[in-house]
Amino acid sequence: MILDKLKQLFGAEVEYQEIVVDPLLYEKLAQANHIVALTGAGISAESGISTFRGEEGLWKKFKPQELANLKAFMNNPSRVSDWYRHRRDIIDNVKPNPGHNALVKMESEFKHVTVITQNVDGLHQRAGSTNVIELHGNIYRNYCINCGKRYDFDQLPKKKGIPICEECGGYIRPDVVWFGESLPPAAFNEAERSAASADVMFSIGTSAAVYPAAGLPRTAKAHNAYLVEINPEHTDISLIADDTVREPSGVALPNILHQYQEWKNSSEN
Ligand code: BJW
Ligand code: ZN
Repeated sequence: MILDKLKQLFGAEVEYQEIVVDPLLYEKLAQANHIVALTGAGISAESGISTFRGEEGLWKKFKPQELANLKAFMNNPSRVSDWYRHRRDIIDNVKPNPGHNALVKMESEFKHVTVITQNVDGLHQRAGSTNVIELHGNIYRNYCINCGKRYDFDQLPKKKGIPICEECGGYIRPDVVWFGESLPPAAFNEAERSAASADVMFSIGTSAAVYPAAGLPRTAKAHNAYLVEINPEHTDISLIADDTVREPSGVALPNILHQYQEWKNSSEN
């Protein structure tokens, strides 16, 4: 019965499982004007996209210093371009999971929901979230490092190797933020404003190892937000969170939202 309702609300793959949370969360959610979700690679793991860190993470197979910075790209542009093309192919063939879908559903349950994501896969937008801040860019967008001309993914040649700008012959790179590069200022400023005005912040599927994104939960706490971490593993955020849920986000988020709805119905009756 509960499972049928969950499936109806969040999609066929959702699993019913009671999630143990401090009931204070329901009160905080009921009173909240602004709910913010900071997401990382873990929210897309159940869609089949590898995380960066951890046993199965991308950085076990590929060294970040050889791929995710401008120097690596300039040293070996074909290798870096092929790696991004390979990752885009994977992303093209997966779909959002119940964790993404639950964040979409929150938009109809609460007044103001902001998703701040470190992910470059665009899955929040594909799921239907309408207020998404991308801190580390998007793997589908590209630009020429020489003249800045922008290219969508489908404008790039399908063949392997470095794509070349049709205007000036420069290298075309993915519009993602590599180590040592600044985050898009408008996106980061908006993320800081959102964190500072959050009444409830969920930190979901991020190792919180990469700054400045990892500082946002601290900003939220400093402004009195109720902070909940959803991550099967311990992170630095666990130390400051008001509550931690050690479950995959695709299980935790739909069930927490469902439990909140039940709590609200029972407290209204
Ligand atoms: C699940 C799950 C499931 C699994 N459900 N959970 C302050 C202190 C120290 C260092 C710095 C600092 N400020 C800046 C720095 C330097 C640097 C940095 O932070 N380095 C640290 C590594 C030490 N930061 C930067 O360089 C940033 N730029 C910057 O600060 O600019 C100013 C500046 C300019 C010039 C000079 C100096 C400074 C830029 C950072 C860019 C990060 N880029 C990447 C690659 C993007 C492109 C691409 O995709 O290829 O972004 S790195 C990679 O890490 C990617 C991610 O967005 C980011 C964060 O990773 P995330 O999302 O947390 O994933 P994981 O894999 O780490 O964790 C997954 C989690 O999910 C795990 O905890 C699992 O347990 C969990 N999980 N399954 C829920 N089902
Ligand atoms: Zn160009």
